[in-house]
Amino acid sequence: MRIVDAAVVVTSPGRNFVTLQLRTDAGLTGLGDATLNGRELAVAAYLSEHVVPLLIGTDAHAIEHTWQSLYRGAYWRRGPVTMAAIAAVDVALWDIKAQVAGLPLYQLLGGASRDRVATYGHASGRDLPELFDSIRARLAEGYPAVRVQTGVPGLQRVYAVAQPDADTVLPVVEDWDSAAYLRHLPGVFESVRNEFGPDLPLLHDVHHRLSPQQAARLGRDLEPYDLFWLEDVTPAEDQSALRLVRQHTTVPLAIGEVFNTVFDYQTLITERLIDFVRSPVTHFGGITAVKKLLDLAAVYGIRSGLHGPADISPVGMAAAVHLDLAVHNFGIQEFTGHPPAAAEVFRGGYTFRDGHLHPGEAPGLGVTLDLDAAAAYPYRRAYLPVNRLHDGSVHDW
Ligand code: EZ4
Ligand code: CO
Repeated sequence: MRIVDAAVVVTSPGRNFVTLQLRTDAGLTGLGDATLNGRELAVAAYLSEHVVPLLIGTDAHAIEHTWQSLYRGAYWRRGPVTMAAIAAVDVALWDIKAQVAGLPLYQLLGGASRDRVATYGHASGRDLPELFDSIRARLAEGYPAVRVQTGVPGLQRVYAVAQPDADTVLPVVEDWDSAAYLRHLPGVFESVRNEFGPDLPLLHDVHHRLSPQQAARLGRDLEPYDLFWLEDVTPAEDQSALRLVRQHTTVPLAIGEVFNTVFDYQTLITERLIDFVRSPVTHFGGITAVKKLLDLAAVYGIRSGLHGPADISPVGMAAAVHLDLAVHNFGIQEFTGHPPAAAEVFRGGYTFRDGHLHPGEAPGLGVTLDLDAAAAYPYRRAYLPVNRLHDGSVHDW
C-alpha cells in the first residue's frame, strides 16, 4: 500500500489547527495533527514544501522506517517545527494501519490497560471566590482532578487568569513578579484545601517562571496541600535545574510540554528528577516517539500526563487518548475541550463523560475531517502572550 496524496489543511474554527491528511492507493485516508500554537504556518510549510514530496510513493505500512527517514534523513534534527511535522505523518500512518487492521488504534498499541482515561480540567480565578466558582464548575462537569491557577495581588494580567482581548493580533502582554507569586500561592492552596477537602487531586502550572532556588522553596511551601503535581517549575530546557529542586522537596514534579524528543528528558528520567512526562503526541514526533518515551519512563516508575490544551487538535487529542488507554504507566490526561466550531470540522475521535475520555471502537484513530467545513474557517494570525516584569523586561511566559 503506497501513499499517493497528501494535503495540509490549515483551518481556524475558533482557533488555528494544522492537519495532515494522507491518502493511499487503497483509498484509505489517515489524519495527523501538526498544530504548533502561534507558529502554525511554519509547520504547514515544512510539511508541504519538504516532507510531502518525500512521502508520495512510499510504503504506508513502514511507520518506523518513515519516522527514522524523516528524523535522521533531514540532518537538522529535533525542534518543535520538525517534530510536529513528523508527528503528523506518524499519526496519519498509524490511523491508516489501524483502519487496514479493522481495529481501533489502541489495539495496535497493546490493547486497553484500563476502562477509561481520567482527565484533569482547568480552574482559575482572579481571587478566591472566582477561583472557588471555577473549581465547582469543573467538579459539576465531572472532572476527577483540577488544575488551580490564580491571580496575584499587584499583577494585572496573569497566565491562565487574564482574558485575551477580542481581536488582538499582536501578543497579549501579561505581567509577572515571582516574589509576589511565591508569597501568595501557598495561601491560595491552603484555602482551596480547606474548602474542597483532602481528597480532590489538585495540580498547578508554574509555566517555567522560577529559578531552581525559588522552585525548591515553592515545592516545600506547597507540600502540606498534597498536590498531584507541580508543573514546569523552571525553564524546561535546563534539565540540571531540577536536581536542586528535587533535593529540597517531595512535591511531585511534571515537565515536558515544550519538549520534542526523548533527549530532552535524558537526565530527568535517568536521574529520577521528575514524576510525570508531559509531552503531547503532536509536538514529540507522534505515537511512535511518545510510546518509546513512556516505555523509558516506565523503567524509572515515571508516569504520563500528556499535554492537552485546546491547541492540541481533536486529531492530536484522539491519538493521545488511544495511547493513554493502552500504556500501563498512564498517570492522567489534561483535557480542556475545543471551541464549539471545531466540532463542525473534526468529528469523532473520543467521547468525554464523567471527566473521563474513551477513544471508542471505530477502526483507526476514529476522527473524520470535513474539508468544506474547514474551508469555511480560514487561518487567522495569532500569537501566544508574552510576559513582562515591572521594569518592562521580558520574563519566561
Ligand atoms: O501554555 O497550550 O499546561 N498547559 C499549558 C498550556 C500552554 C499552551 C501553549 O500553547 O501550559 O496553557
Ligand atoms: Co503547562
